[in-house]
Amino acid sequence: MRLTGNTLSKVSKMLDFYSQFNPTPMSIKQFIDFGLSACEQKSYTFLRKELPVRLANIMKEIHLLPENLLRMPSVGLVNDWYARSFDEILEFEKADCTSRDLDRFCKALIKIRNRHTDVVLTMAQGVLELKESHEVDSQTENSIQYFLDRFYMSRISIRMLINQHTLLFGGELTNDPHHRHIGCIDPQCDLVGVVKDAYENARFLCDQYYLSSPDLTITEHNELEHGAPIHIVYVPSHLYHMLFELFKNSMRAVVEHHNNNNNDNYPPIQVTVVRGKEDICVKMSDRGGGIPRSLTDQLFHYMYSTAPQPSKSDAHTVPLAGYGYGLPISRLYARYFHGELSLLSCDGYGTDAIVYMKALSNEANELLPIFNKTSSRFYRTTIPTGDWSNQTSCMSVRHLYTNNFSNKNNSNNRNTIRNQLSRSL
Ligand code: P4A
Repeated sequence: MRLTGNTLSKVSKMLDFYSQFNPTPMSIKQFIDFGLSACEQKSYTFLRKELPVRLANIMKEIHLLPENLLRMPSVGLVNDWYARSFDEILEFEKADCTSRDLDRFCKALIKIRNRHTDVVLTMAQGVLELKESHEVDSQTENSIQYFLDRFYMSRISIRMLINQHTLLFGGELTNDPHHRHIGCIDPQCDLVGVVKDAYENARFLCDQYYLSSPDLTITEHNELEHGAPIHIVYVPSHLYHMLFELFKNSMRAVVEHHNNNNNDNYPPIQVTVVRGKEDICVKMSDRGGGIPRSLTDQLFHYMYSTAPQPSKSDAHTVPLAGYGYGLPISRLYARYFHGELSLLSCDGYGTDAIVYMKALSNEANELLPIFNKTSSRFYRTTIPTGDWSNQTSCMSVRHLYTNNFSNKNNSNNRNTIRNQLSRSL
């Protein structure tokens, strides 16, 4: 069902209006404080402006995507979902705040959340459609990488807001009185518990596919209270998502690297969990043979991951394939609350993956994309890449000198060298 022309022109006008505002980042502490005082009217008043602002900021960027990507059917579909959801929230712009309005608002949010369930999949499909129909140059590839990071981050943040509101006020809460969650935040999240959970579920897939799996060892270091278990204030589902992804990668690397030994005696995956003053770290070390540095960055590229694999004949490899957007999106989850996810690999040996999180909930602020001059410029200009030497594009003095060695006193020739030098600098 397409949007009517009337709706589209209204949406377009309101997009201009709401995209002028910057999104308001919330810290985990603010989410908690807000959840504890739990005032539905306040949440409603905040969200009916904040959601359109966040939607408008990212919708403006969708419109700046390379022409040929925008024309892909899947991208058009996603664009329509956003326009529709934006329009549905605007309906509350001037609404009252009666309990009927609050109820309608909750239902609208749930409907929107369901509509957007398959956005990541559909966007990936759009990128595939582009790859199959066009030659994609590196500039387009850069724009897509830049856009998808911002687009998926925006989506994570919008879903966080919707989840908080519907969990707190939509009657989605469990009746368990000991349930300590505040929306989707666990103020006492058991870090090692989530590590074990993610490991067990990844191991299940690994066993199914490879008939064996590496063990896990955990080292815990609580620098603040020595010996005490580490609890963090965090969204357990985000943490689980990252760790599950990393475990799948590590297991696949370990099992495939030690394939020929055939004795199931894999070196264990070692996880170190640390609570420092400023950071919480989860380091996952495997001996899966590692990857060269030239490949590490690529594991975070959407275009690289969007290969038309796993092929149909490889359908049985899907469970632990690790293909798709696992790593780039996991890194977004880490960055969402100002953490980080890094891969450090020793080619020929193994890989360390580190998830960093902010130890203090008031420092764990949402990291949100903002639509402004800087972001829109990105889609139009080429990023300078020619100001560091590299093998293929830079002519070095040594090269020039060798070529002209035999007659270096020829002044004509010296000018040529200077001209070529200034061109290459
Ligand atoms: N060695 N190390 C890793 C991989 C290899 C690795 C690997 C061959 C590459 C791609 C992949 C899964 C694993 C690792 C841990 C990581 C990431 C990569 O977190 O041992 O799927 C795309």
